[in-house]
Amino acid sequence: MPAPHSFLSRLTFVSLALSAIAPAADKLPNIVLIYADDIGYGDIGSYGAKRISTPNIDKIAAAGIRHTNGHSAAATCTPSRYSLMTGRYAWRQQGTNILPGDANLIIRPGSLTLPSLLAKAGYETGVVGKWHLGLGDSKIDWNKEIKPGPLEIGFGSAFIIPATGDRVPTVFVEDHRVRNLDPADPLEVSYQENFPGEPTGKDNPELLRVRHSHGHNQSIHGGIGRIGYQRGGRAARWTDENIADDITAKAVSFIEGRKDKPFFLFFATHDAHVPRTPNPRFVGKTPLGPRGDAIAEFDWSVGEIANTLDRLGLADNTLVIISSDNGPVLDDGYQDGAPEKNGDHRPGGPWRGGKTSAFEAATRVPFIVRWPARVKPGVSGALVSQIDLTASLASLTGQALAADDAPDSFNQLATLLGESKKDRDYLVSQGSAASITRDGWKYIEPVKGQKPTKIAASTNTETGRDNVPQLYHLTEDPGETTNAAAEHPGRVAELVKLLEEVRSR
Ligand code: NG6
Ligand code: CA
Repeated sequence: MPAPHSFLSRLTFVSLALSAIAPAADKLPNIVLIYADDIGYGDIGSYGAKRISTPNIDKIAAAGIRHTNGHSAAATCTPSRYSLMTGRYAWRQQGTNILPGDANLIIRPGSLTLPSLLAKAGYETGVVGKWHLGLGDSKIDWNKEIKPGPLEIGFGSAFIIPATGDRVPTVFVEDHRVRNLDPADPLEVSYQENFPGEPTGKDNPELLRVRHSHGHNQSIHGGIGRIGYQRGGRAARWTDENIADDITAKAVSFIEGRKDKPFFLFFATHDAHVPRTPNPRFVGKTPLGPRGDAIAEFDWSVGEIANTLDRLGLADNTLVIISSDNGPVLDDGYQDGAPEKNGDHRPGGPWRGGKTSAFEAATRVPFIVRWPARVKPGVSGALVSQIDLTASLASLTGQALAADDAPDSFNQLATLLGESKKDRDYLVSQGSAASITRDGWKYIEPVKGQKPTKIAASTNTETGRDNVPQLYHLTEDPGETTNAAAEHPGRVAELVKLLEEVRSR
């Protein structure tokens, strides 16, 4: 097996890149990475959605490469983002599953990350939107400086939702501080117990405007129950309906403020994660209720970014990447009508499963790459993964990676840009069970022990877990309908061995 991660091949490549491929510093493209939350392959018009229209995204897709075999590293947010930022599989590190809102930072300050790499290459870097990678290194005092965080792992500026919209605290953190915090009304957060006298969704359902279906019955903010408890910080709390407006405005002003150097913007939207509270401008834009309307809102955000790049004359030399952290889910804990109004919409497109699953829809997500100055429009079915952005953008910007930097990230630049059809050698995905795909065959590892749950009762998602090995021939059976493990023991053995090899690195 080739070892594209090895130090030697990296050095060779980098020296080549420096002499022949890497553009001169003043020609380096700006990079805007737009990262949606829980938006599935089939939720976007250019990927087949009929009942949601996404004209802004489709326009970018038509002018760039629309990848049809593009993946997040995991089936949920935190591990996908961890891998995106570090080029390292999250399962290599304990404590990288879905984090509570008071978790500490899970990326080591000073380590090589996608933003620190680009900062070294001369980029101005910024993150706007959902973080969910933890903050601080001990119990967080939300009223003081909060660090380490994004600024300590390579971002020059940060305007973030600390965890998720459904987790406390429901405030933005700007650089090291909670935005708009009134010192007279300190913000307190607990994931253990409620603060005396504070209402909860569980005890005060009369205060709710959206009912929970599972979880989400702790502190109430804006008539919506959340995960976790908070008190105070009233002036700092966001308005759910304005989150997309707030973060889009920040993203736009980040771009406007960057004139002299290339910039890297990581714009991580909250749409279409729960609670789905699209601004009234988008309510009713789709027949699918809040979930579809939140995707319409996402498309608007994308359009605002695109218009800004056009207006400033930056579009031609800006690499825009649009993707999502994991596949779709309808009922993720609130009774917002998503399952009832879904009709024949297929949020995962042709793929089986959804968010958290081991089946394909968990990680096969929209993946669009546009860079007018270099990329010729097209559609690519080559296997690509978000985990490869670090090594690929290192190559693009002529940066060397040491052997233990971004160890799982391969340089797939040519494929990402549509200049090659070369698949990633293999793909490891972290869903409700681990899977590995190579040459169109996908192996899902069995879960040991008692009978596995086939459908998650809460979200009604097919988990893809089984206590026997599963093998699917994705090329011939894209819907993962027929377990071919018994027929192809050799293929199973090969993939088991490869998975072991990747794990032991
Ligand atoms: C789950 C939440 C779900 C969502 C998810 C994280 C419950 C019952 N479910 O635990 O609502 O918040 O975590 O989603 O609490 S992610 O996209 O950030 O990974
Ligand atoms: Ca997510």
